[in-house]
Amino acid sequence: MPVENRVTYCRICEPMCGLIATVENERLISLRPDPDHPLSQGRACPKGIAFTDVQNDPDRVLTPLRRRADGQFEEVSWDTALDDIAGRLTAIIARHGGSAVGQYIGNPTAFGYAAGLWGGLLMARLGTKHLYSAGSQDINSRFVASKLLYGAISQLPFPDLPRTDFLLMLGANPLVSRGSAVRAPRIKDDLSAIVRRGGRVVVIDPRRTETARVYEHVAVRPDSDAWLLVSMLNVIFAEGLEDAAAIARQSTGAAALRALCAPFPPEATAQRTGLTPDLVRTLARDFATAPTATAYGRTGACLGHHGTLVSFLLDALTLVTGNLDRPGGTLMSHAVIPLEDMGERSGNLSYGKSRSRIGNLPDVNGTFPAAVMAEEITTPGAGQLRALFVQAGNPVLTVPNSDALEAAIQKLELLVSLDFYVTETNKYAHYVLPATTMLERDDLPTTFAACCPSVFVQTTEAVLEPYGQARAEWEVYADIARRMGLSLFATGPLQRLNPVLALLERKGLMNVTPRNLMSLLLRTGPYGDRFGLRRGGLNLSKLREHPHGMVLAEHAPTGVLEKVVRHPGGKVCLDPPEIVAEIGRLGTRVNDDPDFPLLAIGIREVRSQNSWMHNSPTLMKGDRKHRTRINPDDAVAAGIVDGGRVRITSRQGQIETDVVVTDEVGSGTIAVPHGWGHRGGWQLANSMPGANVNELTSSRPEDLETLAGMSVLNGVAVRIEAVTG
Ligand SMILES: Nc1nc2c(c(=O)[nH]1)N[C@H]1C(S)=C(S)[C@@H](COP(=O)(O)OP(=O)(O)OC[C@H]3O[C@@H](n4cnc5c(=O)[nH]c(N)nc54)[C@H](O)[C@@H]3O)O[C@H]1N2
Ligand SMILES: Nc1nc2c(c(=O)[nH]1)N[C@H]1C(S)=C(S)[C@@H](COP(=O)(O)OP(=O)(O)OC[C@H]3O[C@@H](n4cnc5c(=O)[nH]c(N)nc54)[C@H](O)[C@@H]3O)O[C@H]1N2
Ligand code: SF4
Ligand SMILES: [Mo]
Repeated sequence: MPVENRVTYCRICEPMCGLIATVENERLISLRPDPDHPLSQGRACPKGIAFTDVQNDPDRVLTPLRRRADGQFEEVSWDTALDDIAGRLTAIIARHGGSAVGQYIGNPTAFGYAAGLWGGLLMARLGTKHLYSAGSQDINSRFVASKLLYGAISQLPFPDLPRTDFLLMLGANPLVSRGSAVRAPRIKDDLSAIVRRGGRVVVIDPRRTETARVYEHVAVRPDSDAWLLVSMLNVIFAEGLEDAAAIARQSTGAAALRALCAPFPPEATAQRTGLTPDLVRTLARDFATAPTATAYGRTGACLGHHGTLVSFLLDALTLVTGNLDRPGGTLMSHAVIPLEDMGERSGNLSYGKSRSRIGNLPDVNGTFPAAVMAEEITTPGAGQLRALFVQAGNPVLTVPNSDALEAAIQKLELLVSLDFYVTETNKYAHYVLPATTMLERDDLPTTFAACCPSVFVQTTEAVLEPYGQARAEWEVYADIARRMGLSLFATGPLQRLNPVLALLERKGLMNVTPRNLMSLLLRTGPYGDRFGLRRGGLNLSKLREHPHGMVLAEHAPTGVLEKVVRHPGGKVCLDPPEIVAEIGRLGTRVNDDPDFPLLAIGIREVRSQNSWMHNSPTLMKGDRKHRTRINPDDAVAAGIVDGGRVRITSRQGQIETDVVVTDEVGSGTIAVPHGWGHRGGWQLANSMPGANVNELTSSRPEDLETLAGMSVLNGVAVRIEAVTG
């Protein structure tokens, strides 16, 4: 068979850059950036290119694996595995009810449409409440902020990078992460362009990151952003810099917000933030008086003790200065395939509709904080978690207090993982089921695709046949349901469509697949062809005629706020009681514990993707090691040298890593990458294991962020010692 080049796009992270796959005899030879992709225009990152190593990895799981009594895995057929899984589930549910079953959904799930949908359907059908995801270590605080502000939990406002004059970027490092909750595959160019046209990019980050180095850096203390933002609002209100017309038009509660910020002039928060009052005043004035401005935050905004409040205040700052929902400001997310919209309308995207058995924490989008998963497994009583599906996740490395989770999952009656690898998590699974890679499945972008400064859509076919016996996750869920004698459409997140779908399926008129469902949503969505009623509208065949994707509009729509906001009256709420209470807590919180005088934050590295790309020879080339960054002052005080070893201790646990002594972190801050501590079935990763930073982070419900139950992964109080000998 000749060598063929096939057009597709990357689904490792949010830019979803265009890729060209070179395939020979149904084997992947290489990946390269797609020069004809309208957004990425020939750009991709090392991870995307190195996905070839994952696709062809000799350590990849290509047959269903069953764990034997001695802990070793043996290969079994799909029929054997699925029959046994279905049988065990049926037995567990007969004894304990559907609430004994649960699912943890990892990050890669967000980059395909099918696995999340069908897994969700099966879980709903089984009647579980035990849904967990990487979101409680990532973005749930942002979602809750949107619920409070807009009444729409799925709303992800994002910066209008191509048109803004002032980007205030808080807790994001897009030169490494390539942008999150904003889809901009050439984000480096976008940021440079802001400066080139006379605008400013101000990076608020405790670390002088790759991004901070290129633009203006404000070195805030970890976990103090809430104080910084209330002070900026304080200045704006005190100096009359607010946009009264925009406030009146778009919001309610501004007077209350103003009163809440009154006790926090920059002088009152300087000690907390480490920033001089002058700097904060100037920053507030500059932001408010810029022709257009947008305040954007990502994981550094979401993962502290006040993640929901920080996300809330970023949008409040934008609104109060007249920059919300207008060109050059912050734009409202807008889906081409309105999956989230359906969830909002059916009420399935909930917040606080139910509470966790452990910790009494609110659900966010129907999921509970993954931090409590371990105790949900180990705590007896009604609703105890006994059977867990882990889909595209490695929670033993990515969820706080990982020691407890690692111990707990070994007590499960059934642990099933859908993955490509034997990981630190699923090495304890009863079954590891081989999933298809992004190149082995068709796709349509959802979720984060809605955060794009232009309106863009692309679909891809599978560019490779599944290797070995790899199977799409959704088919696995459908097959388990079938073996259990269940219809997936009798109940669940697609309720509103259910009666129709269920009927169509029963009558044999429609084989309900994720693809069919997405096609339906595309065609009935804002750009759809409405089955012929709208001329020039989209359907899947039309999308397939444009393999590199289609730009549907140069700019995302503005002036849509009223339509987006789901509060009665269509106005943004600036004083929800949850936020009032949370700002109240700022006055009293103290986090200074002399035993743990330093604050640890995270780092993302260009050649890592959370925990799962450390088995790629291409990415692990050179001197790759797990290293903690420590300021020279702190290093000297602890007797630690560059290249030496450090022991880091928190109230939760202790790890040791190699050290880089650098003033890119301020004194009092250390930075430790996550996603290391390897001892799974990935040989190369195991050979450079590093340590698992989540042994230091807490899963105690009282230590989680109050409003969203977010794990606190930045601003973790620690102490350091030199490791000698
Ligand atoms: N190469 C690479 N790219 C990735 C990933 C990866 O692992 N590697 N992961 C992907 C994923 S899952 C995500 S969610 C995105 C995340 O995308 P980003 O959030 O842009 O990525 P980070 O590099 O984690 O940036 C967070 C920044 O917040 C800073 N920070 C930490 N604590 C605080 C604080 O208290 N206040 C402030 N203001 N800043 C703080 C950190 O120093 C860091 O620079 O990246 C995605 N892209
Ligand atoms: N301390 C600390 N902890 C963190 C963070 C932090 O900044 N600091 N960041 C958090 C963030 S933002 C995130 S998103 C989470 C990530 O947390 P997780 O999602 O739990 O972990 P990942 O490392 O992304 O693991 C993804 C797993 O899915 C597999 N996989 C990859 N693609 C596919 C696929 O297409 N199908 C299937 N079935 N499997 C696939 C990989 O082999 C891997 O085992 O980590 C969080 N944890
Ligand atoms: S930036 Fe993300 S989407 Fe783009 S090539 Fe890299 S890993 Fe893939
Ligand atoms: Mo993430």
